[in-house]
Amino acid sequence: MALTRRHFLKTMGVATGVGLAGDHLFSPAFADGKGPDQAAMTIPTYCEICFWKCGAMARVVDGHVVKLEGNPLHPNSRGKLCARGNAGMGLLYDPDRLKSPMISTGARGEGKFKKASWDEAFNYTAEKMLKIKKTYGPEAMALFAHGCAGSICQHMISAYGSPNIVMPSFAQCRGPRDVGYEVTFGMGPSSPERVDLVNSKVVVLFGSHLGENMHNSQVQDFAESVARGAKYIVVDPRFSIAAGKAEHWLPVRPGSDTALILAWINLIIQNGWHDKAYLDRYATGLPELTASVKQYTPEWAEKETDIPAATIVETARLMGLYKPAVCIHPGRHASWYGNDVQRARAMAILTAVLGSWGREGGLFLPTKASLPKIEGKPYPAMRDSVSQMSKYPFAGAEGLTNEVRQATITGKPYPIKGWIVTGTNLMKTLPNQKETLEAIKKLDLLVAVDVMPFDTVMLADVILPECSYLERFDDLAVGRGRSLGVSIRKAAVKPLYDTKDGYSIASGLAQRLGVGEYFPVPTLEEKIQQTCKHWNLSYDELSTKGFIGIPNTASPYITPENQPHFETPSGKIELVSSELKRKGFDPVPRYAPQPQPPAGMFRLLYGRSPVHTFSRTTNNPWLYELHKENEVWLNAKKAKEMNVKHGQYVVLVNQDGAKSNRVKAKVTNRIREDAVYIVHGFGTTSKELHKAYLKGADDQGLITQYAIDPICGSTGMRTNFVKIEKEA
Ligand SMILES: Nc1nc2c(c(=O)[nH]1)N[C@H]1C(S)=C(S)[C@@H](COP(=O)(O)OP(=O)(O)OC[C@H]3O[C@@H](n4cnc5c(=O)[nH]c(N)nc54)[C@H](O)[C@@H]3O)O[C@H]1N2
Ligand SMILES: Nc1nc2c(c(=O)[nH]1)N[C@H]1C(S)=C(S)[C@@H](COP(=O)(O)OP(=O)(O)OC[C@H]3O[C@@H](n4cnc5c(=O)[nH]c(N)nc54)[C@H](O)[C@@H]3O)O[C@H]1N2
Ligand code: SF4
Ligand SMILES: [Mo]
Repeated sequence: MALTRRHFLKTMGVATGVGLAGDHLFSPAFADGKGPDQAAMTIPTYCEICFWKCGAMARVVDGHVVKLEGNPLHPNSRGKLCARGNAGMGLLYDPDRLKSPMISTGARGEGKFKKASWDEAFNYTAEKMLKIKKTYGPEAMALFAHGCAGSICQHMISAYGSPNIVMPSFAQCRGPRDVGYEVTFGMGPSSPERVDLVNSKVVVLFGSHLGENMHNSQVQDFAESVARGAKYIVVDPRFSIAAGKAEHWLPVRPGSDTALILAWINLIIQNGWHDKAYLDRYATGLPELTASVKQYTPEWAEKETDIPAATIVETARLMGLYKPAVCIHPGRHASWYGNDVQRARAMAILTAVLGSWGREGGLFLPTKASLPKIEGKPYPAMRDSVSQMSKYPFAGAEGLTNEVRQATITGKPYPIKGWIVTGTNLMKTLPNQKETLEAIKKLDLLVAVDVMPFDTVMLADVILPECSYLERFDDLAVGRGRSLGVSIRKAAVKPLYDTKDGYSIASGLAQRLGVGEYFPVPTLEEKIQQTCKHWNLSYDELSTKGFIGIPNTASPYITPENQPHFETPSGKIELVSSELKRKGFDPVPRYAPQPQPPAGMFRLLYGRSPVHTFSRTTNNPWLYELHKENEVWLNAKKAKEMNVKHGQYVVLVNQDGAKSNRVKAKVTNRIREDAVYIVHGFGTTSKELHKAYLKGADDQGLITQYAIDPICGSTGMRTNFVKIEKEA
């Protein structure tokens, strides 16, 4: 039997996490000659290095976190953490962390700050916020948030009276996907996505570079499904890790996925490979769909996608053969080209015609269990948000970051004068950095709540340093996978510096804004205890186990007793969307080709490193060791023509003259000739980040053009072309 890492560790007697040699480095206790088990504790948390919220256990010795392990009870980690989760202590002990509140002493962005007390920083912030409220109304303050801390800040800003809460997780991420699925099935595919990979016979990935996109349990499922023999069809201009496990790699022309999907739908219907009984029972619009996709033949699609017609037919047949155990992965980062809702719609329709929604091996149904609601003091009446007033009828509850940025620049539909930015690095996250800077220039107040001095933090007027997730409590995390579950995050250690948890920051501001009554409970720990009571959960049990699951009483699949519920206007799966039609959009997706790169230029594509999360981990001492800078993937034939050698530093220059940092060329056959690829998040311009500063190229700096989806307002960001220049 092959020796797995787990078996290997077990054999070495270290699988329980006690006394791993490398951990000594992090615990002065060992230097004092104390044994590893002295004052040792295990504290439950959930990881905050990305948003998968894996349950974890922090092993603490004499006040030092020496090891993080996956919580075996937790469905998102199942006893394992990914490399990033393992490196959580790298964030805790990063010497470059924000260590105390700071107030800017120079011009905005000059990088001059003085240390301040919390009282000073809170008073400074509250005074300016009250002035903005008085002059322009509370809606002139906007909150940009991502992650846990954001949710507590949301409560504070709502109490203050502003509706303008926005997150990049909508317009720069999965917004178009969610909208495409919602208008089809009446609900989105959720996070974690309800993909039944372990039972799939065929899995289709559009982008979705699983294995590089390292969402823990999903990647575990991916590995298991590959081991079980699932056939993967990977549609990606780049030979991704997932493509390496696939039966079919379809190196699609970037931006042409919808052509391929429509041709597949056409073939499946024309050949009777669809699930007729399922569609008869649950769907509307098959005749109209059939008629409108008829034009999309495999020969036509070959011309658009560069995928041979025969391959299109063969892969369609494969899906038809194994339906409904076919998982069309809905994807996650979906803001690609600005016509992304319609691509997601096409994926949803393909799922429907194969009968895979609610079926084993497809997408499983949501859990029916729920927790009692918690009623709080109602928020004051508010104006409509900038996102609601935008011209995009399907902007979601997470709002449109880009529309708030635009409103800040133009003052329309009303002025935005203050931003609180927490858990998001807008300079790296939003396309067109010039616009972000222009908006920031117009503000009366920019507050950063963060753990590290990243790019956007360095532009702030006041910095409110949050303690890292290992030093704080956070709200209970409620997760929905196959069943409902509640996770707790307790502070593993006391804050190392003069930092506060998100709850204390939000409540400290709320007191000074005159809305302190919205934070009636003094600490988050007490609030969590109250919530546990309300939900009839034992706080002590949660504190020991870290996670309590609430089993789903209904089947994850459609059965005679467990019928699906579609919250669309017709109550059915809408192959032809009545909502899109009513709002003036194509009710069945139509294909429109993307502009192609001019001669001598390549389309700029981007994605994930398995050992980093966007920009936020680039300075993490452990992860930095694993991946210090990104590389630009360049097709070997093109590299030869340009005489660019593997490993040589080059510079990327886009169609508008924007230039990247120097970046190493990765010369490879694993990418099409018309595109280059870099990992997102590198190339920080913050000098306070002593490891990551100017390491690698910043994709966002090259994304000066973006295409807004007319349906939901998300920003397609794969719309830029670059040329490769040799270093001067
Ligand atoms: N390690 C790690 N994992 C993460 C994250 C992280 O930061 N680090 N972030 C998480 C988050 S929030 C998200 S949203 C997800 C994002 O991860 P995904 O949802 O997987 O992102 P995609 O954009 O679908 O995938 C990127 C892939 O799309 C390919 N691609 C580029 N253009 C096209 C095209 O036109 N058509 C097709 N078919 N493919 C194309 C690229 O070559 C690349 O392989 O990752 C999550 N997982
Ligand atoms: N060009 C390009 N743009 C993209 C993407 C891309 O692939 N390419 N991906 C898009 C996607 S899918 C997403 S989801 C977004 C992600 O966008 P962001 O979430 O903005 O990503 P990060 O760059 O990691 O910025 C995170 C910020 O949060 C801070 N932070 C980390 N932990 C904490 C904490 O505990 N508390 C507080 N208060 N702050 C903390 C970090 O220090 C950092 O400043 O970006 C989107 N934008
Ligand atoms: S997938 Fe990795 S980084 Fe994300 S929450 Fe889980 S362990 Fe943490
Ligand atoms: Mo995302």
